[in-house]
Amino acid sequence: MQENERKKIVFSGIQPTGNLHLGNYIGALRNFGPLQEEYDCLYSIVDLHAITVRQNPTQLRQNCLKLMSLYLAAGLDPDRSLIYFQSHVPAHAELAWVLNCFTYMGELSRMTQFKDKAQKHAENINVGLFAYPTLMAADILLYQTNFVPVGNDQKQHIEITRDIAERFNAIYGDVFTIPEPLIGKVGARIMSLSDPTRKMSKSDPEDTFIAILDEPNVIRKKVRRAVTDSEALVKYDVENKPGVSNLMSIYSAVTGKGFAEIENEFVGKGYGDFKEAVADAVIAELEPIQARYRQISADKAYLNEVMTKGAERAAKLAARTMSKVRRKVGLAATQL
Ligand code: ATP
Ligand code: LTN
Repeated sequence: MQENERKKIVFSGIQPTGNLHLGNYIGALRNFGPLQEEYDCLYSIVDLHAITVRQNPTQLRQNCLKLMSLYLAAGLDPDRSLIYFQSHVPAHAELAWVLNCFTYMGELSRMTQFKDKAQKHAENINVGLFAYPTLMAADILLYQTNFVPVGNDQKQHIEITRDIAERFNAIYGDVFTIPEPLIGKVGARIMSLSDPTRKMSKSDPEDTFIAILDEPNVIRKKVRRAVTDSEALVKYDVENKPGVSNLMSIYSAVTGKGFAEIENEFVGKGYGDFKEAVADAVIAELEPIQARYRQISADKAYLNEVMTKGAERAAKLAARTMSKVRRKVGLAATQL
């Protein structure tokens, strides 16, 4: 790359909605740090998205700080990446409104995350939940993002972001960069420990997922209890052996071993040995992050500084895109 060539932009966000789990870590968070080497990265704590389902205010505030501490513990460097709360940069909500006017009800009705969440929260199917994808599109498009590292479940949201951006660009010229998803080959969809046909999710009961901050003995207990089958054969076969395949994906993601290598490693051994190895590997992966988390989360002054600086720098970048959007759609400037 030439020295004066601008680095490409990476943007991602995670909702501060509860305990981050191994799926969030393998599918998203652990991929964030390495991208800092090559790209200009923005990593947001998407609190406005979180309130699309009812939150306890005190807990939400705590979860935001917890998530920022986890970002830092997982290796995000505030000198290289912008780490900030979505709600601290009002341009997110502002662009989301404009994009709402370029998005069709039919498109939003087809979003599987909306359908899932509407089912889970039948008493509160609010407009924000429906318009969730246009806010996510605004997050991404505000920064002229090239790449969005996410788990497999977010693919549809990136696709609608591209559609909205292309529609807008077709009318007004090249305003937005068209983003691409970055989805890992292994572990982009970690499944629930108790029902390996469903994705691991933070809104499900505690014993269905491994939280990043679970104590080693809790992790071991949860892995031991994970649903498998009665064949006693470690083999990657998602159709017929979803539980074992899920544990293999986890093991592969944290050790770097391929599926064939893992199958060989456990020839003639039972699930007991296999599960112990999975638990050991997960604990070894998470322990250093947990230790850093304990240190960082206790340092409120540092967290404040990261949060404030991140928001200031993000707001400046966002303002550039926002002023272009205003001009293009015909919103008058404040000075005539
Ligand atoms: P909720 O259950 O509250 O909807 P979630 O567990 O789906 O939450 P999000 O905050 O929506 O978590 O997701 C954060 C990131 O983690 C996203 O990039 C998402 O794609 C990824 N992710 C979520 N669940 C998994 C999973 N089971 N496997 C791999 N990646 C996942
Ligand atoms: N919708 C995502 C969280 C999210 C996001 C984003 C991810 C909000 N805005 C922008 C990547 C880029 C989720 O539910 N996991």
